[in-house]
Amino acid sequence: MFDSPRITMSRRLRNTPFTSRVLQHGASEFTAYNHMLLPTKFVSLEDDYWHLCSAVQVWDVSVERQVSIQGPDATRLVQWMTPRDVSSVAMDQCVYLPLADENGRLVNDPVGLRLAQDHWWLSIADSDVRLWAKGLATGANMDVVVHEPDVWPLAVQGPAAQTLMMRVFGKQVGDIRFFRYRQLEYRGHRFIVARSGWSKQGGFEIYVDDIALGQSLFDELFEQGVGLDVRAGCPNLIERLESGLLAFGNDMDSRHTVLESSLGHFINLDADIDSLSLPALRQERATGVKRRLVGLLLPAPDGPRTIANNAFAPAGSPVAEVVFSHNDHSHCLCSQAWSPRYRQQMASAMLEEPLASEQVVEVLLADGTRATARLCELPFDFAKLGIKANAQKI
Ligand code: THG
Repeated sequence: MFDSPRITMSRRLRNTPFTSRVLQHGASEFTAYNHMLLPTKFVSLEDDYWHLCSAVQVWDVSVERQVSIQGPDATRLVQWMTPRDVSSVAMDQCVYLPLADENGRLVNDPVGLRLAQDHWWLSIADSDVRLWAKGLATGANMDVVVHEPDVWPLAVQGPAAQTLMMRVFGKQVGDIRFFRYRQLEYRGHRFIVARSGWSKQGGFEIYVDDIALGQSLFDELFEQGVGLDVRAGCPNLIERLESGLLAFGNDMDSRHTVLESSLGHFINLDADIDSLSLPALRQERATGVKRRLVGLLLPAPDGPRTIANNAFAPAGSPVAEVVFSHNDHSHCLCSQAWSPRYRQQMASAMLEEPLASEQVVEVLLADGTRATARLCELPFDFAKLGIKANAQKI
């Protein structure tokens, strides 16, 4: 084993208003995301997982940077960037927006917030959407201002999220529907609060736009959380894979089209909209999707059975040779984690057809042995696959 690299801070890798607080609360690992720090671990992946599924966590997701697009051409530009029809998105609505280029390949997959008729925020995953949006706007002579505002989202996630949020923001929190937002007052300041977040345990995202108030809000969430076992936390790999939430850059990236990334169900290819990627995506539908992001499951009752990945195999390792039985480097293993609830090794993989449509595939494990894994559509439907859950931490 080798140590993980230690990360050097600089002005290129930004702190957030909450970094010192999450460190005090026990953040033990971070990653870089949108040139900013994102906690990835507190106690352990599994301990963090069980806690997220049973209590409530406060997440510093400042890395969900906002790309503000404002002006007479704002909606035109947003529509140009995404193949999803945005014409009927309401003024209090959030919407998941795959962004794609002229080849139908993904640029990012933000949550869009429509703040006004002519004002959008794209709450982005890890890629430089601001530059792409500015380039498109400049090239097409659009009347918009594109910038990254000073906004640092906090997420409150878990089954007790609503109880905690009501204690801090009042009863109106309960009226917010899924993927809708309201402006709620905290110490005289109105924050945008949405029912959203990168887990399926229920929860909210607060778009903090005032550092001092945001920091007191962070502290207050813990003060008001007495009896709720509130902890600081972060997006959890196990939970998000079980829930089928995709991570741009991990499960799919700018090499993959919207259809290859299994995001086709979010868009209507026949919509009468002006969108950069639609012609290419229609063409791809006509000629057939060549590879697909699918799920992979391996029974693992005794703990993780790590599937070997061919990417960056250590020198001399046999791993580079075979990952999947078809011995084809175009098949790529994307994310994997062990599910303590289902006692399965879960993975996402970008597989070429016809392999992607097979039922089983042979994989090489990190310990050198081979195993047969099931292939399925994402998100995993454990019940349909006949896989029973352990409700309890054991
Ligand atoms: N919230 C906000 N910004 C974000 C994320 C977030 N930016 C980065 C990243 N997450 C963007 N990616 C996603 C991916 C999935 C979802 C949200 C953002 C998501 N998907 C639901 C699903 O797939 O079931 C709901 C989608 C829908 O119904 O439209 O929530 O989490 N602010």
